[in-house]
Amino acid sequence: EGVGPQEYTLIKLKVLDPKPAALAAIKEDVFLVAATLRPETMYGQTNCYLHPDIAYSAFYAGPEEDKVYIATARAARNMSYQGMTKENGVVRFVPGLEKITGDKILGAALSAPLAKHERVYALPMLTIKDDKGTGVVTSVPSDSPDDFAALGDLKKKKPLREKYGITDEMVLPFEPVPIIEIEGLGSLAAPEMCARLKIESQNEKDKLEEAKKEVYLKGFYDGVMLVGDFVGQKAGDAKKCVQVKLIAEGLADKYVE
Ligand code: A2H
Repeated sequence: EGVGPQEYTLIKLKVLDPKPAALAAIKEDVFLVAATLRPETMYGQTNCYLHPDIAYSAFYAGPEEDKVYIATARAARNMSYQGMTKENGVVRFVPGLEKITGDKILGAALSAPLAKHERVYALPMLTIKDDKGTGVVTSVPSDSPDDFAALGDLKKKKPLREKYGITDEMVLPFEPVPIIEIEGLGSLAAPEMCARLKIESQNEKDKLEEAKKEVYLKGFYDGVMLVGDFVGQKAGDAKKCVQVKLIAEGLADKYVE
C-alpha cells in the first residue's frame, strides 16, 4: 500500500428505478462506481456500501457524456485523466450534485454485475475511507471480513437501519453467497474467520485486521472458484479473466491511483 500505483477494477452498479429523490431528476443512466482489487468475487455481491457522511459527486462519464457516475470528487478527477470523461482532465458535474453526502443515496436499488440477486441495495459502512478508491465499496460478505461485519451490524441492529432509512427488505434477505472454496476455511471464509475470532461489529479494527490477513491471502492464492465462468480455477488466476470479461461487457473499467 502506498508503494507505486494500484490498479483497481471499477465495477459499475446501475441505479435502478425508483431512484432516490436526490438523483431522480437525472435523465442519463446513473452508476455507483466501486473500486475493487478482487473482481473474481463479484459473483458474491450482496449489496454496495457508501459512507453516510462522505461527500460524493455525480458527474458525466463516457466520450458522449451519456451516463452519470457517482464517486468522490477526488476519484472523479483521477478518472478524468484516465479517459473516462469526454475531455481529458475535465470533470463536468451534474448541476447541483457536485457534492452529495452518502446518506442521500443510501437505500438506492442497484443492479450489480454478476451478482445472484437482481437487485441489491446501497447500505451504510462507517469504515470507508474518503481518500482511497472511489469511496464506493461493493460488498462481498463471503470473502471480505469488513463487508461481513458491516452487513452483520445492519442485520442485528434495527435502530442502525432506521437511522439511515434502510428497510428490512434491503438487508435481511441477503446472506453471504459461497463463491470460493478455501482449504481449512470452507466456502464462506469471512463468516468463518469472523466467528473464530468472535468479531461482533465493523468497529473491531484489530480483530478484523487479523481476519483479513488470513482470508485474503488464503483466498487469493489457495481459493478455488465454485461459481461462474471460471469454476475450478484458482481465484488468483480467475481475477484477470473476470476483469477482462466485465470490461468486454461494458460492466467495468480499469482504474489506477
Ligand atoms: B475489495 P486497498 Cl471480497 N475504504 O473488494 C475502505 N475500503 C475500501 C475502499 C475505501 N475507500 N475502497 C475499496 N475498499 C476495499 C472486494 C474485496 C476486497 C474482497 C476481498 C478483499 C478486498 C469486496 N469488497 O480487498 O487498501 C475494497 O474491497 C483487500 C484489501 O486499496 C477493495 O477491494 O488495498 C480494497 O478495499 C482496496 O483496498
